[in-house]
Amino acid sequence: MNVVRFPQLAHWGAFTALVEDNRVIGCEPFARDPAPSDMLEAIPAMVHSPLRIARPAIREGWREGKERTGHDRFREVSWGEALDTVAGELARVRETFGHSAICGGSYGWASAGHVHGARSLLRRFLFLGGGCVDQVANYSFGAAQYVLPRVIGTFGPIAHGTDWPSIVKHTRLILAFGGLPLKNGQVTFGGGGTHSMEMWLRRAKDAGIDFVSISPLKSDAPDFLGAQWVPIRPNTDTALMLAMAHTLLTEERYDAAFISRYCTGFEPFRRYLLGLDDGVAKDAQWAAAITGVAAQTIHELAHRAAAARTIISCAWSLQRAHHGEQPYWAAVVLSAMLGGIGLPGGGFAFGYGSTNGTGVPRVEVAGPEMPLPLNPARAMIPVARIADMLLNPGASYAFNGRRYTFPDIHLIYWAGGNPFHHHQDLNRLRRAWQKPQTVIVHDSWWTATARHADIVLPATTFLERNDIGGSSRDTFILAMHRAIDPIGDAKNDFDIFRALAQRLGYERAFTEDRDEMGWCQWVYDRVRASATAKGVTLPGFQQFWAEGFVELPPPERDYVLFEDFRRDPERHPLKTPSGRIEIASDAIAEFADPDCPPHPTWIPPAEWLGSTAAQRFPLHLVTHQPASRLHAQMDPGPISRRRKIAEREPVRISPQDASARGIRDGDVVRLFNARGACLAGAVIDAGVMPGVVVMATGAWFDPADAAGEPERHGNPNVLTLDKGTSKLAQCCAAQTALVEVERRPFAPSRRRN
Ligand SMILES: Nc1nc2c(c(=O)[nH]1)N[C@H]1C(S)=C(S)[C@@H](COP(=O)(O)OP(=O)(O)OC[C@H]3O[C@@H](n4cnc5c(=O)[nH]c(N)nc54)[C@H](O)[C@@H]3O)O[C@H]1N2
Ligand SMILES: Nc1nc2c(c(=O)[nH]1)N[C@H]1C(S)=C(S)[C@@H](COP(=O)(O)OP(=O)(O)OC[C@H]3O[C@@H](n4cnc5c(=O)[nH]c(N)nc54)[C@H](O)[C@@H]3O)O[C@H]1N2
Ligand SMILES: [Mo]
Repeated sequence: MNVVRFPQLAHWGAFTALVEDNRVIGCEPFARDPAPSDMLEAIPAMVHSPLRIARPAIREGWREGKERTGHDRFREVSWGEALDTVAGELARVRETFGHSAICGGSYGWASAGHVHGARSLLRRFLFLGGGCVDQVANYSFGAAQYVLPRVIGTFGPIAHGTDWPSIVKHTRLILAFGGLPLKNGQVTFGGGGTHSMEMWLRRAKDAGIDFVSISPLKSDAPDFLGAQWVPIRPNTDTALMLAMAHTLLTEERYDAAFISRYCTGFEPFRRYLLGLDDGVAKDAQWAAAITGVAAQTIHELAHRAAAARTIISCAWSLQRAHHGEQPYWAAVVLSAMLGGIGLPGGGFAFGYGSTNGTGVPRVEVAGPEMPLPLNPARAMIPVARIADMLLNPGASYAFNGRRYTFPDIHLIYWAGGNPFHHHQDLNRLRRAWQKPQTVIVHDSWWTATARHADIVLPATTFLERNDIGGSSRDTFILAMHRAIDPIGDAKNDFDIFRALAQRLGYERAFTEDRDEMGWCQWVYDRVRASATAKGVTLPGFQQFWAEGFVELPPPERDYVLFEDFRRDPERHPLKTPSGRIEIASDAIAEFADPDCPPHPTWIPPAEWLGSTAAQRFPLHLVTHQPASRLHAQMDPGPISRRRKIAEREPVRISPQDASARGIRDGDVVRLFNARGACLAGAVIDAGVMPGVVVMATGAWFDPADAAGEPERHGNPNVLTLDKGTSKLAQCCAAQTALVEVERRPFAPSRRRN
């Protein structure tokens, strides 16, 4: 048999699909990629997995209003019946309850291609049909997205901070809160041609930069960095930063000239640091008791940062916690006191270890994107308030300085996301999920979300269609060639929505008379026009498609965040009310939210190692991103399964905490708190701070049949807290959860997915 080769792309890298007899038999990494992800190996098994949804299916008991258990039986139906049913439900719900009765935010990463971006297509389809309740912001950096604009006028630095070359040349010290874990560098949203996080970190190390990793987990800094590890209690970074600021202030080691020229609001912050109003000085001694970091270490960190060009780097994880706005605000203020903002290799940095591509030099050319019409229903929720919305229709809530009312949802439509992976407190979500009459899901696999739906439509994978991919953080635009025929009766999301729009009378508005290749060309031409405007010539579509990729040339000079502002703050003010960095914010003061005071403040989170709840549940659960998959995608694939222990997700625990509980390496354990329980496989790791347990997200949710029994597979979101970060951002607080762990003498076997 002949092996045929097709250029392809996933969020975890570009590759050539090797195809024999309509089967993907291998994935050869893109030749230009210096560090391909081993996740590529999981693709063939996943594409041809028995877990693929073969045909449209309708849940038994749906019409009768029976509870969604996640274990229900489904009846396969024809595409004609499925599409008629979906179109009928949409029309019925719109007519009876209005557009705001449909929740179509559909948060999730879907696949890398932009033409077939399932979430965008669903929103496009629903918006053109009258609108729906959308979801704004994201689980990734949602708190930052709302606090940073108040402080520095933009959340742009999340995606685009000072370039690595500037850092390599000028920085002397990187204080990395949450570390710089290489595992996260496998992923670029939209897919990239190169994985360069490791290369840049090695260059930084070779240039003599010192690294300090401030994190509960030692492995958050790769060994080659030789980083000093400063273990810190989860969710207490703000206290450490405040104490560093206190040291700088009281020892007069801070850049007073920078503060007076470029910032406002220092005085109330100064009073707070000194404890002039509350009687509590935020000094190193104070922070040591909160963070578990010795006062001496805190002084040293402040001294070292003041003595050399320093970057205060924060992982996105820091703000995925109750009061997650605070560490980011504190990091900006600490950087301001150090005076490095706007200088080459100085200031703050977000997410350099959170995703591949952050800090990669790239010309400012638009990334590939599909157009999204406006949502005529003008209804939305902050993304992570999904269960709150379903449980409290009509209730009022505050968000970003305004009041809103939760809509009354009768239909949920999800494509390209997995809320039974991504949301917190899944037992609560399961209760909330009973609210709508109808749940419609498109996916390629029988995920937990598909199993909790009423109408399930099988979507093709990216290997079964033509597309165009790439990221605004990567220098390649990549062609994705259809490599195999659709598996089973799967259809492209685009074609499903086209068929529905046709039934509902707006097919042309949806397609704009373009087919798949027409849209690929449209998306490419937009990138090309944007490049032309920046003086970069790209080849025409036919040449790009035939060659499989184009590469953007490197930018002429290093990008330094806020360089213009630093040079001339009057001509280049920030987009804040004062035009300066707002150490204190009047706007935030007006919101009068005790969970987000008007300047960076230490506020104990709902659960942490210093709270009374820690007496019952004495371990802080950190649920970070998985090294062996993308979220829940490919969890049943070979790479992810190889890392499981007795088919459960690993939980890492310190030797002290393990021996105190009689837990041995490889034991099946039960993690629990008042919200739920799950099983996991213990890994004893001296690189975990005592008092902390670490579990990756993304094990497929395998709920027990009986109430009170643990989830069987190790999905940590049965334990996490479903609470907004504050009334400002209302974002996800996944990193705020206390648990207890016990040895499980007898563990029920895993259900085969
Ligand atoms: N406890 C805890 N929870 C977390 C986090 C955490 O740190 N801790 N992190 C959060 C973060 S940052 C994120 S971004 C979320 C991620 O949450 P999600 O993005 O929801 O997770 P994925 O598993 O990527 O889900 C994408 C789904 O889309 C499907 N899919 C892929 N391609 C296609 C397609 O072409 N068509 C259709 N119809 N479907 C497709 C996949 O099969 C998969 O089921 O999780 C959040 N949840
Ligand atoms: N391989 C892989 N890479 C990914 C993803 C994936 O699914 N798989 N997902 C991508 C996505 S969607 C996102 S949003 C990014 C997320 O990027 P991040 O949010 O930066 O990633 P995490 O792995 O959740 O967290 C990084 C580290 O922060 C530490 N940490 C957690 N809480 C705290 C705290 O309170 N204080 C301190 N100091 N440290 C803490 C943890 O030890 C953790 O290992 O990752 C992306 N990269
Ligand atoms: Mo994310």
